[in-house]
Amino acid sequence: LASPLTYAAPTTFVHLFEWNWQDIANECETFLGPKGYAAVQVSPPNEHIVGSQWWTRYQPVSYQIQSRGGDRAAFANMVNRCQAVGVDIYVDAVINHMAAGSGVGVAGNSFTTKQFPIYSPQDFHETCAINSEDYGNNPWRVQHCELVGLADLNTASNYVQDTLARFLNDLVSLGVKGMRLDASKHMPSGDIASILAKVNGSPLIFQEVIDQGSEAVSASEYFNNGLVTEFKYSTELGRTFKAGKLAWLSQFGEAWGMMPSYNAVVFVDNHDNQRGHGGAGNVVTFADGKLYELANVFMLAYPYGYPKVMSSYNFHHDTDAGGPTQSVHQNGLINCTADGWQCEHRKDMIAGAVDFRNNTSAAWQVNHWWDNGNNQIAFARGAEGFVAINRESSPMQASVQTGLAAGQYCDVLSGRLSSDKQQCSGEVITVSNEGLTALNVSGMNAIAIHKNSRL
Ligand code: LAG
Ligand code: CA
Repeated sequence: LASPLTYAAPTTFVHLFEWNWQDIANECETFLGPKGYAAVQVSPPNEHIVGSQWWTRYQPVSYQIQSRGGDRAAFANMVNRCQAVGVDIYVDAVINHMAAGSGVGVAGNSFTTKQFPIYSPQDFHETCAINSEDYGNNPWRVQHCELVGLADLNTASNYVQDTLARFLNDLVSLGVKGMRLDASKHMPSGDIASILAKVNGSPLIFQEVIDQGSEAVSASEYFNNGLVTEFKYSTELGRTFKAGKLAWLSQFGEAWGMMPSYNAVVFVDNHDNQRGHGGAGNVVTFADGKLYELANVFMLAYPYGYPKVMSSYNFHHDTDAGGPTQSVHQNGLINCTADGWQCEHRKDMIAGAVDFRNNTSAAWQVNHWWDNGNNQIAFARGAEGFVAINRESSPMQASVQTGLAAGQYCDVLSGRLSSDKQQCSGEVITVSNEGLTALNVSGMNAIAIHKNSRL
């Protein structure tokens, strides 16, 4: 098995959905850098239509770096400050389409149907709608017609490719290290390849392709351009955590019909499926409380794909009406409870599980799988780490093999080891000379220990 990333650590990125550039810079310095997050996926940074809804960001008006997130100077400042603490910035690049209808953008540019400062009608495909049945049987319409009425760019044209490459190169020149290519399924893979051939450097590319297994356009068509989102991971994990048995998960990944691990970007939920958009499915979200934390612990402990932690904004109880009105960081304090911000990435269990993944990435394998046939599971990552997850209300009590050397270990999900390795602010787990531990994990809880959390 190969990891999707060629470097060992860090191993996880976070989507700070709708966070503004100043908040993200603050978050890199105060939390993400110190906790070992690799990168942040930011909301689209270029000019979008005016409006308060979150989804206005997915209707581009121009490629000026000016958005609800902030202006160009604030964006550049964020990239530099995050880079200084070891955190990369990945941009959500909306390149399949432009805004629908007519209106005005947040940088003041006006547009009418298929007529923008940088594009005219000849740069777009002919108008036709993508119908729901097209997803199953008509790849041409999926890629050449309009996604929810958005003006569909002719990504085969040289002018469009050059214009898009100029936008992406501008981002690269500002220090951006990766890109999520929005709506990739709606662009022929070859068009994306032609655009990327004009992009400088080698930014990490991940393509958003929703493929639940029965689509006319399949995720595998995009492997040669970079990583691809594995939406089956999200829906299957949701199904299992909500209504199945964790014992099923011992072979989670390729054996479940998913793409090879090294091609995949995975997530418990994303900004679309958590609110019933974009493929949806019965996914686990912040609204599920502890269950959500446990699902993230599994994703982060289990060696499959490049994981993305979701950090959400509850837009007025999941309707599409709202948008953010307040900064997350205010007067030196973080406000993760007001105005809809959720900050899942700051939960002890989730941030602790990132630490676990970072410290076990050398052993890209599962060993000593244990389950009770139901909803209690445990496994080791070579001799690097060990995790136990209890999705039952009763305690998990068993003597199991950890694969670790004998000693006392600090559970990184409930606390942390002091820098002199003398103290653990969380639970201490004992491993015997035989590598065994006597588990006693309370209901709806988990523990994780690794070679570098030994007292
Ligand atoms: C994506 N990936 O392929 C984004 O992850 C997803 O969030 C985007 O849809 C979509 N593709 C286009 O980039 C979002 C909302 C849509 C919204 C769209 C454009 O989920 O609901 O559509 O952004 O703003 C909205 C209205 C539609 C309307 C459309 C055009 O909701 O009713 O037809 O705008 O005016
Ligand atoms: Ca298209």
